[in-house]
Amino acid sequence: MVPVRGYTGCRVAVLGLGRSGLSAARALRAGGAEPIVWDDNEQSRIAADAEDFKILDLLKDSSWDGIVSLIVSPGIPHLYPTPHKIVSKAWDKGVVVDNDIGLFFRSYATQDWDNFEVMPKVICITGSNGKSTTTALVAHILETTKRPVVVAGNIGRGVLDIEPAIDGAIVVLELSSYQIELARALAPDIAVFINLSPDHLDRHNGMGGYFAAKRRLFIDGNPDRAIIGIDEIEGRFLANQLRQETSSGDPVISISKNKKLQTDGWSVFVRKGFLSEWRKGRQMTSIDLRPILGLPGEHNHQNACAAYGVCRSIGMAPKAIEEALYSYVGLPHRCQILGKYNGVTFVNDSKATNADAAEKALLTFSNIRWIVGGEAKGGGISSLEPYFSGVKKAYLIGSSMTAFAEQLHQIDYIKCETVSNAVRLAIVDAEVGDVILLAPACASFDQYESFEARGNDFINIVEAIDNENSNQ
Ligand code: UMA
Ligand code: ADP
Repeated sequence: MVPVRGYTGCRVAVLGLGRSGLSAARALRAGGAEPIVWDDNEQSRIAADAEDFKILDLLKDSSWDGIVSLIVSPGIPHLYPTPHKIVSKAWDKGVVVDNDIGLFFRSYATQDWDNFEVMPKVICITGSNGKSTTTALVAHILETTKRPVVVAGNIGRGVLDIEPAIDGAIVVLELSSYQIELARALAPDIAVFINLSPDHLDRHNGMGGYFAAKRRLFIDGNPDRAIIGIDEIEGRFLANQLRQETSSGDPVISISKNKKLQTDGWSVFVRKGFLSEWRKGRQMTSIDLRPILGLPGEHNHQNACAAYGVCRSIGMAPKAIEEALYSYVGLPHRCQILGKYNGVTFVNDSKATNADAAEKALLTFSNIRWIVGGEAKGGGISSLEPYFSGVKKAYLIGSSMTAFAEQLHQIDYIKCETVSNAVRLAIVDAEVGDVILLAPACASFDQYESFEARGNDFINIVEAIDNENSNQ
């Protein structure tokens, strides 16, 4: 763990005792602070009590004696749609509000670094979609350099849970808009903005607030190198804001999944499946991404550009990056090809929790039998209409069934309620060459604990049916 610096002997309140909250409480204690913890859920308080943390109801004024800071978990609203009452209480009391990311950046670098031969580096990756894939891909490529690589953040591991830096360490952090918005300290060496599309709009009061949250990583974080996806206007705006007047001092690598970027600066883009790097008006490299099974589709080519840009910024040679790209196998639940049974391909894209991610799956495959639905996000699936031509039939699941049926217009559909019914009905309908695709365009919480649980359910159902068939 990374002990939190700067709070020795101080009381620090921690709100939310999930992965980030508990790790923050432990790291605060390890750094000599006295954490005062609270969670609205009793089970979480019981778990914290088992670790001997002092639990106080922070809604009571008497609990705030001597507290200098409030550390808030990312899933707890700190501004919109309405701030959690305890956050509002901290404002009233003049107590600063921060999060585990802020604590990490004030604590990670220590005087021990003076003795290192190679300075540790922190790489931060954000964007609406592709964060986990890009984070895992960067780590996969950098591991081939033999430098110690560690991954944390929104990908599932609290940032303060990692070990203190060793000589040459590289930390790859996936950061969400919630995490960036609240952090009091941000100091990435390299930062990536993959893309932007509507998500979490309730928490940011719309697109402007959502972009402003992500933009902090670059404007306040001031990285030495920024890798910016410029396929949307927000990325173009940001890249321009970070740009210097001379290309020699330019800290930006622009990336695009489908546009030629042959500028005087530094760019990485994909055209017709080939990744190109251009620097100062000259092409440096060209890599054929099409055979890489772990990176199907244009969206994954965008992730490959981002990861390539990061690894070039670290000083890796193009050839070494190319070799590592070829051995990447992909993360589960992201356009994960499970296999072909009786000529029908099954794809698990349970992580497609918004329309933009589902759009990418619809673009990547054809002859699709589309399992879609769940807890709908604003806008539903109406924006996906231009991509319906590849869909043979929709199999509707979850609480969005009725609403989505109305948004499908000309597409044939059937209401299935559950993933299990949907898979079975899709198999009955399927012909050789079809793809049965779970890409819900929705959160999973109406029927599952998480997108992982939904994806695992899909995998288990497909495997069970395959076993039934092979035993017949
Ligand atoms: N809680 C309260 N009061 C509330 C709401 C929640 O006390 O009003 C408590 C809950 O009872 C629970 C705790 O807060 O005990 C949960 O906090 P949390 O939701 O912030 O979850 P953590 O377990 O701390 O996980 C968080 C990230 N979760 C969210 O941002 C929602 C994890 O990202 C991240 O991996 C982890 O920190 C470590 O950094 C997950 C996620 O869903 C994967 N992220 C969103 C996404 O990717 O779309 C942003
Ligand atoms: P995140 O961590 O940002 O949610 P993931 O890599 O976990 O991103 O992928 C989430 C979903 O988005 C999956 O359905 C995946 O297929 C899709 N996806 C991955 N990369 C991109 C991208 N660059 N643009 C759009 N969708 C993407």
